[in-house]
Amino acid sequence: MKKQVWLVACGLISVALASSCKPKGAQSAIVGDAAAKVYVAPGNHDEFYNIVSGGFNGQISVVGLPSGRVLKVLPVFSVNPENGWGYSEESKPMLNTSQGFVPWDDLHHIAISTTNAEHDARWAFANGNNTPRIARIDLNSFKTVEILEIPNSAGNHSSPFITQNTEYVVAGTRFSIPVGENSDVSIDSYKDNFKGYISFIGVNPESGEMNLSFQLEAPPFNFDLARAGKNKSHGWFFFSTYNTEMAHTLLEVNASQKDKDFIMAVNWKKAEEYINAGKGVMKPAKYVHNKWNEETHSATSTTVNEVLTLDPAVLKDIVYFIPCPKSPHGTDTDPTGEYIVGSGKLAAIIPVFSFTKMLAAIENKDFEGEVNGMPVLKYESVLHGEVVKPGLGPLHTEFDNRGFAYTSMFVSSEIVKWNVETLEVVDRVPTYYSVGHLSVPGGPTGKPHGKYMVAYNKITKDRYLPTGPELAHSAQLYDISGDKMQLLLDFPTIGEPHYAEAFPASLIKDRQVKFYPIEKNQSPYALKGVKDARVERKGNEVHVYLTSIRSNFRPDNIEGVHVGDEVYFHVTNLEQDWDVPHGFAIKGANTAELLIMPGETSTLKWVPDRVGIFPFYCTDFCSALHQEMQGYLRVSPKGSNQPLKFSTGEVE
Ligand code: CUK
Ligand code: CUA
Repeated sequence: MKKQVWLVACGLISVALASSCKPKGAQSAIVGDAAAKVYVAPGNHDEFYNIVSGGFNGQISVVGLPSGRVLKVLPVFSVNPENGWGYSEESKPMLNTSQGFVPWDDLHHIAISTTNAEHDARWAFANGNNTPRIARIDLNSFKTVEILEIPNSAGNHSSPFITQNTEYVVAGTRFSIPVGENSDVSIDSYKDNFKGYISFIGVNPESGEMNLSFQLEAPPFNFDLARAGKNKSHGWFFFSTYNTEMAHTLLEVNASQKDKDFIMAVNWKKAEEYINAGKGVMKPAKYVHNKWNEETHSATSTTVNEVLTLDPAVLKDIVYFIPCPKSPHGTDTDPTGEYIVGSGKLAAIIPVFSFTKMLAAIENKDFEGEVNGMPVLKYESVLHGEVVKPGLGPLHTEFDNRGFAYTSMFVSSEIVKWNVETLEVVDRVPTYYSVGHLSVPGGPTGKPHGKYMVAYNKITKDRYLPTGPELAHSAQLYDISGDKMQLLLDFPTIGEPHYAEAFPASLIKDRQVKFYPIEKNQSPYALKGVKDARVERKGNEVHVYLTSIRSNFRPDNIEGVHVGDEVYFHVTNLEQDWDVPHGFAIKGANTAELLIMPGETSTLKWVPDRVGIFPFYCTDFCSALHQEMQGYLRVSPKGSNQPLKFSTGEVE
């Protein structure tokens, strides 16, 4: 997002960039007791986990609150040389797509699983924006265990928001595209040939496994964000849209023409009724489904060839449009489920809609027209009210446990706190600078915890020591327990965070996987003890079965490998204790290292291209004799008759 573009687009302000986004009084914003409030003494744990999207780094970072300490960078859509994600043979299938291996994505949003609209924190879901995908992360092992590709989609931005019992994760397409057989069409034929698709992905309540349940065909709008109804509005989903002008060129101007775009309200229970009545149509669509298995320690990738499709223009009462000023970005539902907040990034107010009024308007057919055969409700009939003079460029809203909403204002660089019932603005604080998403512990659920709020800012400028042209992105932590928001802490982030969710650490910290039982290791390459260590040749493949345990590899010396052989190092970490990974790296491997957890087996493929002696070693300082954890591999010329030979570590 570029602020300059928005300023031009909305034409609201003519002040210079520098002065508009740099609020006054930066120094006086800190009050005396801020340090004590974020201080987590050495050896103590943070109160909340904050699961933070990495944006263009394609990963998730795990941050403790209130300290802001980064606990882990968790690989999702992007390869991670630090632990071999996407480099090991076992993990490569996780990054497979219908377009082949795609080792990067742009991860914007997090959804933490809920039961009865409260965090159960069993899984985190995350969207891949660029090559449309949704990932599921197991929060017991902090590992990406499933990635599902989304067909008929392009720019999976309106994703992965979830229903209150994690029945569905959704994916709305940011870019509409032509789909099916004839997608070689003129871009000028946008209105006729392009379509928007909204996907509902079912989640198995026990295993968490995802399945693309159905897709809704929608007009070729840009779908931006979404939130499920909850509590009283459970059964509905709300999607913000922009470019309802259906422009296909210079959207900056052409998609900012209309005063109002729409929030698309979807009655997904109604969609289920139609499906149960056999009204869905199976259509061809190619996408892949990747699953990680914690016992084989490996992934499989399967291709699916069809998707159940519903046309809400024909199947009535699934979709209604709520007019919403102007190019809304976020749409958010309050903890009761009664209020739906639209954040028109070019609007001068924040509209708040009432679910009760929406149902009444539907009942009374209070429509102002239709779009592609789907009714448009009257703005006034659905409106609870407008927050007036909130600031400029509202983007996203989070909620606390006391009836207040917090909306990020990108253009005026501030957070505005307002009363959800009375719509009165009660407080505002500056952000440094140009805030995007906010994260309140439990904020999107039916039971927010309140207490803290993190602002994820888009522009950093002078907040940290400079680091050349690329600066660390900046998060800011606020205390929201009192009447006035209080800035407590700045901390730099990993990648470019968009959304994040936070929940109490007590929910998951005692159920963490500590190691994998070696007797349950079902990898075909697993070794159950050092006696099984060996090297085998199969044609031009050489399989090296290694064990790692403090502090040696067996076998450690290997000869008889030839230039051009495909060498597979299958490393089993025999340790059965917490916090004892071993690493594996070999000189010149043009991939990455492996980092093998206790009880796990992992494989690195290497094709030597030259003659020589190549040391390999453990990369993780695992014991006092870590530096002794090494071996040699001898590569002889292609066609050499040097026989295969290995040592399992005799004492000389
Ligand atoms: S978007 Cu980034 S600030 Cu992708 Cu949720 Cu609004
Ligand atoms: Cu194993 Cu260092």
